Amino acid sequence: VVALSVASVSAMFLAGCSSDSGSGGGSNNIAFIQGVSGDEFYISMQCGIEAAAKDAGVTVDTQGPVKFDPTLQKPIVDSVVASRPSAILIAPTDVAAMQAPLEAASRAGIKVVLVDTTLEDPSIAVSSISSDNKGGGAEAFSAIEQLNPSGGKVLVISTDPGISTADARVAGFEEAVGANSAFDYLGVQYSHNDPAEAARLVSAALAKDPDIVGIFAANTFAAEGTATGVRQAGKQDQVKIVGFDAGPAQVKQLREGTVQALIAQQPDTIGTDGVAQAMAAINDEPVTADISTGFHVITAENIDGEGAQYVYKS
Ligand code: T6T
Repeated sequence: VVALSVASVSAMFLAGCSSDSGSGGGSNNIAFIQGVSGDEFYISMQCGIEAAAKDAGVTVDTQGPVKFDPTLQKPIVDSVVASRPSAILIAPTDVAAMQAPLEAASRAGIKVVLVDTTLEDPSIAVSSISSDNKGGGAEAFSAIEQLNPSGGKVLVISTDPGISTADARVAGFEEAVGANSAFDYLGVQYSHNDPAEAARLVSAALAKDPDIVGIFAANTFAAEGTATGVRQAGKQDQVKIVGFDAGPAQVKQLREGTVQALIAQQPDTIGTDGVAQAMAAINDEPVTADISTGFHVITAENIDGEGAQYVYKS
């Protein structure tokens, strides 16, 4: 048994990527700093980054904190900045706490590209690439609405406040639910990116409001735990769950019928776009400040068809 005593995990290559993702070997090098290591979303993004970097002839070094936590991500950024890569692709774990460390990177002449999450002031970055998180949150409500045409109580399980993606998903959901008076919005609860905590929150919410009809879970870990909590309460026929992301465990819950829809992102595309923007900046070519990679809805009806391509790698 190996104890995980380090605050970061570095990965040289990934077995789960479909294409050969070996090292590019040129003189430029890119550092990819994940929001958290071991998360299938960032693993899929790493696949896209490594494939694009190989094509561009640059090397990539990937690291991520063991928890989605700025106090663990900041020291990784500081040490990466000290090693002076040509570019950093990063998913900041907090809009405020990661601002100064990334400003320091930019001041050091390193091209910063924000992938997935953003900052309070993203102008320090050459480009910011993310899904349409607000639109995905609104779409999640629309799926719950279709499954419960007569309305009822709905809840949101998110991760932590200050994570730009999850906050935008919640905002999109809240705006949409606010426009339909048949629904009674019970608010958002934060699971700290821990499926066990999400399951506990859902159990407690169902004990307090046994007539909840829908739950939107704002990312992989919130969604996995939400489905566990609903199943443990024996309410899977009553509570419709829509989860953001499309990790393999989430897809299993969709196939089992505990979850009704997944709002899938395209992390590999975020990664390849990120490398393209970094290379443009390194080569003094024009960059695109903001890129949206949209989202796709996966359901039991399309998971074996067009939805299959959006399942994350593990
Ligand atoms: O939902 C993704 C990512 O977009 C978000 O910023 C953090 O959580 C995930 O990585 C899924 O676990």
